Amino acid sequence: MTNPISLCHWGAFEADVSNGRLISAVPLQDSGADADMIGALPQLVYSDKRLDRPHIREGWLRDRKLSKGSMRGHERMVPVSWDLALTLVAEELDRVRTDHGHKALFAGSYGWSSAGRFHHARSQVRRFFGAFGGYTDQVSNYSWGAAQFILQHVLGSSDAVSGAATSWDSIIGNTDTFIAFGGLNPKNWRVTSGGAGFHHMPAHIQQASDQGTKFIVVSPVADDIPPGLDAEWIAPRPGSDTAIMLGLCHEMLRRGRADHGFMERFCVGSDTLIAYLNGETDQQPKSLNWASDIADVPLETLMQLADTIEPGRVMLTASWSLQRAHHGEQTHWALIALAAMLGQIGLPGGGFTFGYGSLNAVGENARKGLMPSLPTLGNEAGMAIPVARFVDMLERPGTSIPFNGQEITFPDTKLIYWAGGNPFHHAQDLFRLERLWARPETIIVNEQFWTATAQRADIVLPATTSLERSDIGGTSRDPHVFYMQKLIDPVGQARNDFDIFADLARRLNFEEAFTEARDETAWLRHLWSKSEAKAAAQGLSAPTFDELVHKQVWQVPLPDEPEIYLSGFRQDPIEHPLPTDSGKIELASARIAAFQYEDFAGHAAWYKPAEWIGDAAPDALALLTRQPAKFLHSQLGQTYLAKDHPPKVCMHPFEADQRGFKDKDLVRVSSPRGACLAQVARMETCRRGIAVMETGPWYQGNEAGMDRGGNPNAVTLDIGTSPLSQATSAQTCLVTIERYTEDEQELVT
Ligand SMILES: Nc1nc2c(c(=O)[nH]1)N[C@H]1C(S)=C(S)[C@@H](COP(=O)(O)OP(=O)(O)OC[C@H]3O[C@@H](n4cnc5c(=O)[nH]c(N)nc54)[C@H](O)[C@@H]3O)O[C@H]1N2
Ligand SMILES: Nc1nc2c(c(=O)[nH]1)N[C@H]1C(S)=C(S)[C@@H](COP(=O)(O)OP(=O)(O)OC[C@H]3O[C@@H](n4cnc5c(=O)[nH]c(N)nc54)[C@H](O)[C@@H]3O)O[C@H]1N2
Ligand SMILES: [Mo]
Repeated sequence: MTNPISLCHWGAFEADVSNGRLISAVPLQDSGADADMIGALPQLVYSDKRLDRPHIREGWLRDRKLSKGSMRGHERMVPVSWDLALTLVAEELDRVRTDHGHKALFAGSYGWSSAGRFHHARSQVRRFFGAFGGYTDQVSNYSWGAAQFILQHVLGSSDAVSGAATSWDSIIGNTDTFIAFGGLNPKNWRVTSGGAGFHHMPAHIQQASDQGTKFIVVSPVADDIPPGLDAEWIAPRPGSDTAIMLGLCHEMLRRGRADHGFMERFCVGSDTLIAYLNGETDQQPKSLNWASDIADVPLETLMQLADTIEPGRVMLTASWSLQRAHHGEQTHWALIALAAMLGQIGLPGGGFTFGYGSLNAVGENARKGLMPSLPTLGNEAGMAIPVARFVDMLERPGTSIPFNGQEITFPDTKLIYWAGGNPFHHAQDLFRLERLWARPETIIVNEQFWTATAQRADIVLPATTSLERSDIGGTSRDPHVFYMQKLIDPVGQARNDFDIFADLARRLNFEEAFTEARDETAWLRHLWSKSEAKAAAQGLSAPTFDELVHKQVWQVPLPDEPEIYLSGFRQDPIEHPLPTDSGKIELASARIAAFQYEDFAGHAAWYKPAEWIGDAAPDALALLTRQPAKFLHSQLGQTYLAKDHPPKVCMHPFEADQRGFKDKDLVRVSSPRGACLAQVARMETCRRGIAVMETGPWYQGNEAGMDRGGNPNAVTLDIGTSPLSQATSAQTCLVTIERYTEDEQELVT
């Protein structure tokens, strides 16, 4: 008998299950999934950090809403029965909604949850609160929150960052020069939201290179070049990419290379942008010389870059990391402006696409829209805040912030419910979060593990992992749909999020609205029937649910043609206009200009970020906090893959020598927000003036403001990118790094 197949965000796998226990897992043959990450699954599932039963914080159990929120994380968690835990949760939800209204229930619950579309925890919790009558939700995401809003104004939708991409089979053989701002770091291709059957990005890139595409990687760190790829490396200061892009625009104009015909036909606002580029508005031409100063890259290097893009077919891409910074919107607007100047948008292998370097399967040829998803039930409370501003919400209830041309007034949060996310991983400035986390009366968390968030809850409910339930999984970027059969029984007393919420809904008298009288199997059949209908509309014959269960994987037939982003618009902009105000690409946006935001003109521009290495104290370093190579965020941090403790902080040997650091020296990475423990890794591939850490280590902040877990979000800055998107500015962060002394060790143990 063959082994069962299943799926996680880090790939498809074959499982060896014996006597009801997961023994091992290996990547699905030829899928290219990472064997270490897949191999860690048994350790993950049976981790000693696994939550085995419901727990309630001692003080909350005694004093309920009067208990001291500041004791979260400091008090004993008392194991209780499911019945008691759910009775108390139901009573508490009812009390808060009666006393304070639905907006006082914060259940946006941002987070990746697990693969599998029905049991997706964040969808379950939001559906539950939709059925309950409303809650405060979160909009957008940490991944590309700034891009989402700027692209809606410039291109009319956020498709360019959320799914649409010129596919690799259009690049291969067509693209002469591929410029990757933020690089093409292969670590990021280990992961896709929802999980994928292929990890073919390294092969695509190699094929493009073999067929003559020249790759140029613009990144402060050279390991953003895939190993073995013959690419050129340009190493700017973090936060300076917009200046380089605008400098190149200026240079294309100066050389008479700018495609005015394209801009005339397909764009509005080029005159406004050009006036800015020429310095007519601020007496500063945005020349390559100007860009060279900001980016700290020799003028000659930038001139050569301009020489390279002047002729031939050019594909421009920016990783999502670029816009996870103060004024992050500008990076994506400026890239579009440069692509418009080159005039190749909508042509094979030309124009721009965001995120080839950010996630597996960006640019994979696949049919979209077939994956099922759990329908949410709206939100009668009509309240949603920008995802990354939730700590501001806790800090300043009743005050307003500008957001994409509107004002959002923060509600007064009395209860937080989180399922499928780890705010003590994903938020910036974790010590601030910890202070404000004390404010709500009650915090409930469904989790699989004793994460930093679960440790700081009042009520923790143990959830199953995707191996302990059946589901349908996949991602629209990849041509596979998986039936994820239940492989093992729930560990400990864990229950499915769906069953937890169904039980709560029953206690609160709205079970029918939440479950629609379906159990797991009935839901899977129901959701799949919708996918079958969508497939039929595309002329495809999808397997029936029973066939899918039997086959385990459906390989969806590929589209006939490669995807070329905006090709329809290019062929006929009247017949296929963009959904912008003008129907064209908005190189200047009258709508944005009318918002009159400070440091946000109606066209792409470079602004100095709130913390800027260009004028920082000599001992400061710009901290980049990247996606972890072998974790998914904080997930897998409880396995052998978290072998470096404390986690590494990488820097150029020059910076290490300046501070007298050898490899593995224990250091304290500090900012005005706090500090975290790390060990030095000298890395030739870093440019000078930066430090690089991975996100993902489990936060263990103490009262001295030191995180012994080494989570870099202990030091990052928690401000919005701009009033437009209010997204995370995680990459805008200056730190100092000093040796960690024995005395301090005393202080923190
Ligand atoms: N400094 C800095 N910070 C960052 C970033 C950065 O670049 N720099 N990146 C940001 C980005 S892009 C993202 S997407 C976020 C990621 O932030 P998150 O998505 O919050 O991170 P995860 O660790 O994936 O958290 C998912 C949690 O859900 C739990 N979980 C998984 N499956 C289930 C389930 O079925 N049921 C329940 N109840 N729980 C489940 C997991 O155990 C885990 O604790 O981090 C952001 N934070
Ligand atoms: N293995 C693994 N893969 C992942 C994830 C994971 O947790 N683990 N998370 C997934 C998620 S949720 C997301 S949103 C994506 C995120 O995808 P990205 O945002 O693209 O990923 P990062 O690793 O944060 O950044 C990519 C590279 O950008 C470079 N960089 C950082 N700042 C700058 C800058 O200012 N300028 C330039 N030119 N380069 C810069 C860094 O060197 C970094 O290696 O990754 C996904 N892929
Ligand atoms: Mo993300």
